[in-house]
Amino acid sequence: TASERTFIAVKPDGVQRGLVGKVISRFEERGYKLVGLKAIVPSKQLAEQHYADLSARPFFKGLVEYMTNGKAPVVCMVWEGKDVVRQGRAMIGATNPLESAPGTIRGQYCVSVGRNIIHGSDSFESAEKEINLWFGKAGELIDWEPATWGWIMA
Ligand code: DAT
Ligand code: MG
Repeated sequence: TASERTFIAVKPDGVQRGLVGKVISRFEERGYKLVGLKAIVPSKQLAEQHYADLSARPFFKGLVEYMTNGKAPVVCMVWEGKDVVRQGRAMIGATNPLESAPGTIRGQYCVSVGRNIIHGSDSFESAEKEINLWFGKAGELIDWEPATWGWIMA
């Protein structure tokens, strides 16, 4: 829908590599609206909740370690606009960079599944869950209308 929102996060490897601006630019230039933004070192509990559905996988422990070790923050964002959940996933590309199409974010900036630089919600339901998890505090998300909105959303 036109007002749907998704949770996008640049992971610590993406932050270390200076890719935050490029990620933001892609979503801005596509026509989406930034409604929340912050850098945090997540607690182990937050990362485990975020990846709860992967808790049985062999890479889970390493994944949580890499997200939480504080060698760089996670840069968390909420983007809003038409079909942004599905479009966000398409812009990010496949989980394994070997399968991410060239031109997608992962297809352009990374080569390892364990260092794939960015997260994006995979469904409307996960978006809602993840936005609440990472931006749960009141006032962290801003309702505003870009002056260009009517020229982008139809
Ligand atoms: P996505 O991030 O595309 O939603 P996912 O939810 O299946 O993918 O997995 C979450 C993250 O876990 C993924 O971005 C990187 C890591 N991961 C997934 N599969 C992995 C694997 N086989 N080895 C190492 N890390 C993996
Ligand atoms: Mg996922």
